[in-house]
Amino acid sequence: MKPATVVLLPLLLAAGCHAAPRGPVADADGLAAALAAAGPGDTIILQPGDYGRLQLRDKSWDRPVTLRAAQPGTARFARIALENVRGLIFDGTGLDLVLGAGEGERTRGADIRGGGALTFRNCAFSGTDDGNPDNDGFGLNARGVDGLTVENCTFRNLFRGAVFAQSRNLRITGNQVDTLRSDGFDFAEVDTALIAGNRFRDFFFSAEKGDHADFIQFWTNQAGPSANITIRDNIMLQGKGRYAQGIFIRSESGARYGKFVIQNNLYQGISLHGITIDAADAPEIRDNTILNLGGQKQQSGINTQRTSNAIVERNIACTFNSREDSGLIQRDNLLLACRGPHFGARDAGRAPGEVFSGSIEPAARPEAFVPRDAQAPGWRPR
Ligand SMILES: [Ca+2]
Repeated sequence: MKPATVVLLPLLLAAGCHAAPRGPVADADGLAAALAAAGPGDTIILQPGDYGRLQLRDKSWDRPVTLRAAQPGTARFARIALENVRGLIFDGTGLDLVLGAGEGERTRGADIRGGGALTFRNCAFSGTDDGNPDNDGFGLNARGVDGLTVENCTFRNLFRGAVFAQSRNLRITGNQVDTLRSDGFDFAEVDTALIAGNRFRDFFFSAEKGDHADFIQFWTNQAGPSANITIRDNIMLQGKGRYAQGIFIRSESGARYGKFVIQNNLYQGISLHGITIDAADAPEIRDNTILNLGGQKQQSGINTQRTSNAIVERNIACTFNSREDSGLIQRDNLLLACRGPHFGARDAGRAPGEVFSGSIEPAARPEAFVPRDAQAPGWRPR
């Protein structure tokens, strides 16, 4: 294809192609002007600075326009509101959500309604970094979006990381999610999503406010079910945090979930719900490692409920529970002995020290959870 590229490039340049970076811009007014003038495929460079509240509606670019921070993390927004916007990439920008008077925990930092072909890459979503995740809101809220990528971003000091509802074609990959009060990533009525390679740790739920923290949650409460979902290669560690469930997929309405593949995820925490999936047809749950912190009564495990034709294979967990499933296949799983302080006293399963290559203390590095035996089931770093 090379000769064609050589021939085409001068033609594109001569035609005034918008491939070259515009700007740079240095403030909200400059950005507004650059966006108004932006053509398909343009890149707008943002100098370090405070860009306030970005509000866009009914904008569409055939090839995405990129807003790129000149230096990652130094171009900051106070809010981002996109309504029916198509074809926009945020690269290296920050979002600092500071709640104003009268604004509650459900305030959205980035609020996206409708539209699609949107990307947040290398972005930072943050509330106030005052050691208190109890005065923060949502990092990102997306509803009715077709085509949204969130990759290599951080979500920190927030009530919730992100909520995706009534949306399709999502890629949520390689993000770091920590120091949150409640859920990491929530999904409701989502079709076709890849949730992969994200790292979650150190969640601090508020028992007084009735939080049920989850690293990854799906629900059908006031929403339809989800389908065609792949959740893989995620690392979910309680770490210094208080409590968080792992991957929690529940159907409150009873509506049945479509295809789920839950593969090669790692969870360590005090919840029973390492992976819990309810009312799903033919889910595949394999190569995951789910274990306790130790010193607790509850066993962290893989729980299937009301599923049909589920396959649960090659996982390591402290417990495998089945309730009202039909056609469940459980095979080649490794039961871990997790009962008692430091997993000392066991009544079933294999001792963690025999299975894992490193220490499994709560502050352990994920690599500690690689099995000694290369042929063993369970999670591997990706
Ligand atoms: Ca805070």
